[in-house]
Amino acid sequence: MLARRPEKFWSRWTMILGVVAASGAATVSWTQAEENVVRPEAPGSNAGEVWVASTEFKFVPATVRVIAGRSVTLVLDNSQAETEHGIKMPAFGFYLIAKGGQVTRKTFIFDKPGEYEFMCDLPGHQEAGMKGKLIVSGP
Ligand SMILES: [Cu+2]
Repeated sequence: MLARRPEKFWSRWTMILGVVAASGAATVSWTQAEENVVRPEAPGSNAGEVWVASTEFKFVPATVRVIAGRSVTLVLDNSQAETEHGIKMPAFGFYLIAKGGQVTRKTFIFDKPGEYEFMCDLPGHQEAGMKGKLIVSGP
């Protein structure tokens, strides 16, 4: 009789642990699903994304900071704009464009530390104020 008790003890614990593990896994997948829904509505919530809003005729923020050699997703939020706007970074050959009311994004690695200009290259937009500064800091 006594020899059987440890077996029962362990099989019960194995069952409890199994249930806890299963509910834990469900919690994790729920959290991930929730994050995926929330992320686009919350600018800056993901450390890997940098949001720049474009309007007629400026970028907010006008100064963008990234870390050299690290993958970053630049998001051009043109949702409040009437017309098409773009972000051009000649030093990196980077270009991203969004129609009025659209949000577009591009993942990129800026590999050279320094300060660079960016601008909207649509006719007259840069002159009207659509320009900014990209600061790439060392890794
Ligand atoms: Cu523009």
